[in-house]
Amino acid sequence: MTIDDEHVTTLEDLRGDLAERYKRTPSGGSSVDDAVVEADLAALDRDGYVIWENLLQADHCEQIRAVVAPRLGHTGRNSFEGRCTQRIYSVLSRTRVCDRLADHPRVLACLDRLLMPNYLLSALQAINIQPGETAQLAHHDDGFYPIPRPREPLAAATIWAIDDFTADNGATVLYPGSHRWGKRRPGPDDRAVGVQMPAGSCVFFVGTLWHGGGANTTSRDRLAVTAQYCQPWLRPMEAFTLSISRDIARTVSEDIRRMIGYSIHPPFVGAVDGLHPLRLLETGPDA
Ligand SMILES: O=C(O)CCC(=O)C(=O)O
Repeated sequence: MTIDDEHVTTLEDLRGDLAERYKRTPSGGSSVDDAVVEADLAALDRDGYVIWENLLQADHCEQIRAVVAPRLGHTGRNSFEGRCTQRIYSVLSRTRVCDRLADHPRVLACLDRLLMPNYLLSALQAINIQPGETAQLAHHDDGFYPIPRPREPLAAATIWAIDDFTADNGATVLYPGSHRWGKRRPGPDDRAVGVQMPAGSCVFFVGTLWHGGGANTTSRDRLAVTAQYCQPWLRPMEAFTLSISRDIARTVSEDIRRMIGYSIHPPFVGAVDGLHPLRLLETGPDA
């Protein structure tokens, strides 16, 4: 990435979009009505989460189930992954069926306002909580970055219900308002809410909100897809630039391409050999 001296005379200039060939473009979130996004942001500010019911059609959930179910294999390697929970990591490298969840305009509209431009996809997983699973250890997703609280979120997450989320089948448990807590952790007296929502719905929450997978005391599985996002200057949980081939990177939407690392946090974070990473997709052998 070359920088034209005449346009860079202050440190502030270095924070701008310095790319010449690949200028920043608006996300699909720009199609969402401002009043709708403002209401979502107000809920996020107050509670730390917002639930959107029935964003996906039933046949899309059915397609996701059909593609994901045969790929579900072993259960978790520890109680945090869940001894009775199956996970599929790097979903983008396996199927296109979850792409419209990862780049859903309603999600991007919130991210556009919560995080810095060129925020990244941090994880895209299918999570199938089986009967007998116990409640997951409560945590907050950006707690994996060792930066003390209270603070603004460094990340945000969605959990999409592919099966109905009910009171007893492993629905995600949230601690409303806990995004504002300082050092303290959830205790037995804190109000916890199980996110009951029909299949096709999505809960969006900020990375500072305490939560965990619920216990599944039913005889049925609970399938979800989670997409997580982080600031463009953080290391994402899943190394998508390593797990996703350039062929797939060319195939996905512009928003997903940007979020899997084909973007720059100015002036240089994310550059490849001094150039904008999108240049890798112009020519050259596939990874
Ligand atoms: O599956 C869920 O409901 C939540 C899972 C979760 O928070 C996690 O694995 O980090």
